[in-house]
Amino acid sequence: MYLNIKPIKPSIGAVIDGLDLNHLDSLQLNHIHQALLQHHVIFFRNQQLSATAQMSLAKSFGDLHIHPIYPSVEDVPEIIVLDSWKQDLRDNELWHTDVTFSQTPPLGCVLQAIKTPSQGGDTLWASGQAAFAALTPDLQKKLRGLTTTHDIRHSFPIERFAHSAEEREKLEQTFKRHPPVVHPLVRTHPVTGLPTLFVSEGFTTKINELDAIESSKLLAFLFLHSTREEFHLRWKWQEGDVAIWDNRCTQHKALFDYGDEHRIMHRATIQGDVPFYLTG
Ligand SMILES: O=C(O)CCC(=O)C(=O)O
Ligand SMILES: [Fe+2]
Repeated sequence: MYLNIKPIKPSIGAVIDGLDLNHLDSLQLNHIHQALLQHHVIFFRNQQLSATAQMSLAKSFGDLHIHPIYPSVEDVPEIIVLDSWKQDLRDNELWHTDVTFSQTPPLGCVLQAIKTPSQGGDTLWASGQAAFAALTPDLQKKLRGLTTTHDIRHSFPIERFAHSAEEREKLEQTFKRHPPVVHPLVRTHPVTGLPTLFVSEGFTTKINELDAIESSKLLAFLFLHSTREEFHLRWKWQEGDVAIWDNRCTQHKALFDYGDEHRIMHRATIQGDVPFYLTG
């Protein structure tokens, strides 16, 4: 056994002990990649990763993505800073899968807790795979082959994210570069081949093949179902914790329940590919 892996729930999550993420050999990295496929989100305690070290860990999974809206660490555009004293972070409070407003949503992310509040500020992750597997075969059949629309405006409303004419213009330009995109409602994981529910409240606005009422009712059900307690875990952060998640088969939300206390997270985002659904 190369890694000390402690699963959190059968459906999602594991803690990996005894590693310094600054010094990994290729075998350990390989096992981390495998653990991510199996557990969807993995956690490491007591890490101290510089922005560059966090970036190189993330790069072991693929090229990195630069977010169109969030600010980053100075001189390291690949590391996003989420700072509760500087930004409106309410978009992260909705269950969401990162950047699904893009044609090629990220493969995954590496998130590090830099500053944690004295209470609260937990993050929840849910498994779309477990959620899909728990549906009745009839509903699974109905959902396979449907498509959805994902829209950046849904999570970044202009009135909250633009406070001046200049910011408004910038955000309008970002929206123009990111028109709504279509994704399969059930996604085949490109590595494991397993089907996953690929909807989230943050960005999914409609099911394209249904009329408006049917679409909003079914989406409301799927949002509720996919985030049920059995399919999600809740992580209580300590400074120096690192989480890596597979963004192709999970969604997450960050609780904003710590008043005006200070919370800072650093995130590296790994580029992904075009979601697809394989029948059969
Ligand atoms: O702040 C957090 O815990 C997570 C925020 C989030 O949604 C993200 O980093 O993708
Ligand atoms: Fe997120």
